[in-house]
Amino acid sequence: MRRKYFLIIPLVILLAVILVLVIPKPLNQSGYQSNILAENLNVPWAIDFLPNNTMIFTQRGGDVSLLNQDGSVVSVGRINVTAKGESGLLGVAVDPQFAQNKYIYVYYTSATGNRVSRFVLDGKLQNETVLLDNIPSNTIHNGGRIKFGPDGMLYITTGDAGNSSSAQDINSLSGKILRMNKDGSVPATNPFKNYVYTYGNRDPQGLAWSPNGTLYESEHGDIMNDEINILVPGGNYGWPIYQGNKTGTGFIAPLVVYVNYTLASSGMAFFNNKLYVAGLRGSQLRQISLSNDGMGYTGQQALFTQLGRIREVVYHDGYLYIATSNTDGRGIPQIGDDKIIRIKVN
Ligand SMILES: [Ca+2]
Repeated sequence: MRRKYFLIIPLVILLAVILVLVIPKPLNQSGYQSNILAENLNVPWAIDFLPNNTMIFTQRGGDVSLLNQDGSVVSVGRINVTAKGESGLLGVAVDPQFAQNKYIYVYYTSATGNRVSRFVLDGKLQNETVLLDNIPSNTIHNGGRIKFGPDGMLYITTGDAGNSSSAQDINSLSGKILRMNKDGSVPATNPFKNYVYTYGNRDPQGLAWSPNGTLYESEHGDIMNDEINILVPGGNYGWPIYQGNKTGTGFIAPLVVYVNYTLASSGMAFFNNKLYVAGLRGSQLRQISLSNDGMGYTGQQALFTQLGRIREVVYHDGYLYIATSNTDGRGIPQIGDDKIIRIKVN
């Protein structure tokens, strides 16, 4: 008898360990119902949705995939990217008229620079059209978020690519928020008659609009000083002359700045008068409660602090969707990393 127990007890322990490892754990954040939608991804970077509510997302090594509603992940294309350090396949945006034209837009690093391209998604991604090329690239500070604004134009965040002074040059594409017509041309209403919408942005990676059209942006500061800004056309956001709390005449100061720790703010979403900001080094989903007019904030808190690095957050149809980034070379991968997680919000 005793011998049997010696065998059974280790088996039970082994079984328990296997169950703990295999069964997705409920995510410990009181007040929020959440579940893991996809696991074992490799640096998921950006998320958007097709009109039929199917998720499309990028992974930095070059894969564009769909997450079907049955939970399966299906690659629809592998883009030939240069993925070194922070570069690679970054942003993705679905055309507002996708149902008619099947257009998907991506931002990625080629051998010669960062690029915005349009593809037709017809089963697979095909028929690439390069819309904007030779955005300065580097192993750091590539920006990379692309999103359609309420005006139907494509907004593009670009980093300074390690050349900080270029952010102040309105004839350079780096360290900027760019705005383009979706055919790749320059909108007639742009402030400098080129692609530049705002400048003095160090490494912006988040964009979100409120329902009244206010555009919020997040960017990585230099040694802390991560910023949340309200963008206005032609605005100078300071880098590298000013950053964080420091500002001067002709420069726009941030709405929120983190001077005591590094949030490393990336993707951003707006819902119910709150901003949700993905924090990489800060390992959290930052929730910022805005004032009624959206021009100030009344409080903030750290949510989902057990997941490690968080790269992306989008709001869609009653839920926030977040992507972890623990496989990007700067994190400690947890079991099943990287993940895409859905969070119920109200
Ligand atoms: Ca700034």
